[in-house]
Amino acid sequence: MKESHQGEVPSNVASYAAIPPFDFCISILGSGGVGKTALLRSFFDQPFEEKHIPTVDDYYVHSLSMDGKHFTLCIVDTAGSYSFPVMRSLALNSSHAYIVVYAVDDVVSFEEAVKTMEEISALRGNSENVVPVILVGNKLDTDVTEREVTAREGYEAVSVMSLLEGEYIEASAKIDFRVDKIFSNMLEALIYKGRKRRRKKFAKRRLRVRRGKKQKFKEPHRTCNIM
Ligand SMILES: Nc1nc2c(ncn2[C@@H]2O[C@H](COP(=O)(O)OP(=O)(O)OP(=O)(O)O)[C@@H](O)[C@H]2O)c(=O)[nH]1
Ligand SMILES: [Mg+2]
Repeated sequence: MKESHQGEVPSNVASYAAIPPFDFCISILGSGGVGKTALLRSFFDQPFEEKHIPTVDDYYVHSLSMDGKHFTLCIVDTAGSYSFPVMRSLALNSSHAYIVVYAVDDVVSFEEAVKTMEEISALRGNSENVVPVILVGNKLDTDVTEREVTAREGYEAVSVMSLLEGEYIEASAKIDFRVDKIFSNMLEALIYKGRKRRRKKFAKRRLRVRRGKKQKFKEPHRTCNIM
């Protein structure tokens, strides 16, 4: 189910950190012009905007159901330029999860996205409480000859972030390709936080045991951390 209300809550600096009724707050970060707003517009079935209108700071309130439960999200669309450092810092410090966007035809935006993930990891990551982050390679519709970042580089950038529960998705806001997947996977990561990571760890340990290394292992408790 999709419902969005843009701008219902006053968008002053303190607002989204202080608004209590959200189950989760997600920030969208990335360089200017990579398509953060376009992804959100596409998700909310709004028409694609060819013109780049730089965002100052925006937010969406969104209701979503998963596994029969109803959740309210606050999605913060940040400014790509660094002209609003206070808002960026607030978004970095007050969100439960992050969508970090770059454009596949712009290697500089990729480098910026990697730096942002490192920043999130340093600020919010710890081994007990992993932070969900989805790295999005946007503008997948652009001609393959214009591509400056490979899919492999995208996957690798996420896989080295050990304190983040990271995922890599290539998408296109322009042709509405995999946009829903970004948001549904994000919600899943938030609801079942840590579970995937524990499963991965468990699978790795099982692999090691199969390879003949002596290792004690037992199946982790299956808990559901609904916040
Ligand atoms: N080809 C292509 N162009 C895109 C896509 N997404 C966005 N754009 C274009 O990229 C430009 C910037 O899009 P925005 O969504 O405004 O980018 P942004 O990241 O929100 O930019 P800031 O708000 O300045 O940080 C616009 O001209 C869009 O039309 C996409 O998937 N494919
Ligand atoms: Mg924008």
